[in-house]
Amino acid sequence: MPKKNQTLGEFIIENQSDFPYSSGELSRLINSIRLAAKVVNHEVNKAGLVDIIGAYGETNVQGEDQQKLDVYANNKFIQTLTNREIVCGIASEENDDFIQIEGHKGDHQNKYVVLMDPLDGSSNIDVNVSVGTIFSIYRRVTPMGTPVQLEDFLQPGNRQVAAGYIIYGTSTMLVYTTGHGVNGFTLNPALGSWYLSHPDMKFPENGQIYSINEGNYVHFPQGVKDYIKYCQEEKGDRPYTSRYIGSMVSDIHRNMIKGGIFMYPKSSKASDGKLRLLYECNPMAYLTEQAGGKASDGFKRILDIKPTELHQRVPFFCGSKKMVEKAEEFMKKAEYGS
Ligand code: P6P
Repeated sequence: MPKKNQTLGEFIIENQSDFPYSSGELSRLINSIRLAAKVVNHEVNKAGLVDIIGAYGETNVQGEDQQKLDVYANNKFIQTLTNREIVCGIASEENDDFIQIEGHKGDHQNKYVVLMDPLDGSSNIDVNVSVGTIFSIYRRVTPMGTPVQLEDFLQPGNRQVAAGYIIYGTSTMLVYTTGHGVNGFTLNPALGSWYLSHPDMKFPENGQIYSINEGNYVHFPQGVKDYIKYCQEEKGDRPYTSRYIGSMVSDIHRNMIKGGIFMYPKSSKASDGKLRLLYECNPMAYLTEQAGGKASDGFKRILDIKPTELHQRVPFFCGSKKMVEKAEEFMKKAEYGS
């Protein structure tokens, strides 16, 4: 049983048995992520002080202006994961294609691949709103000792061995799962250590917060419009509260603590929504389910979707189980009439 205020290092050692097929690599992988997170946190926290904010002048594969911190965070995580020689491949929101990591002496004994959004919500950097890193870890499926292939990355989310996020907010937290529940660690920047502040995190089964960009209301499918009206109706425990930060990690983190639903549906402007399946929705869905919540595309479980492209997008409904089920009810009624 996790003990509050345990350090992350102590926690990983005590829970080594959680990784029966790993001779320590997964623990070392989590350790390398926490190291990179500390370095990125240091830069994020002083973003306003040095000439590191503002558009980098390039655009990423999503056609979005790259903030310098995006590039910095991407480089730091890639560098740390590469130097520790634990992974055979990395895919990132900031890179068009996946990165092949050469095993030392070419023996490719590294069995994990990592997919990540190195700095999600980066458009909030200049306005001092919290941002996050999201990561997802799989075992490779192609033979050890050969170069990693695209199929190593295009695995359904139900094959993840670990997933998590770092939230750079009023405090910096690392929240992750290896399939045995969700635990949250808070960084003490003075000591550079992470402490177990949120053991065994659980999504409240119901909630009264809904998170969606209502500015897109006119573009939403009818089922989403009907669910928003349901949230706003004065009846029983409603109207709910609308809370939308515009940084998915922050919105879902708040909802996991207080109860709530986060939605980024498809719309007439974005036929598959905006959020990416592999390194945003799958890891957040895995964490959500491990914490007792639910995550779907409005109709089917996110973790069962078979990916076809590295940067594919998917509509996303994620949070308290009963709220997601109610939203799905409206989606199905509008789509199928029942
Ligand atoms: P919109 C940030 O850019 C992000 O990818 C998510 O973190 C966030 O939930 C969403 O986009 C916000 O998008 O269109 O509402 O500004």
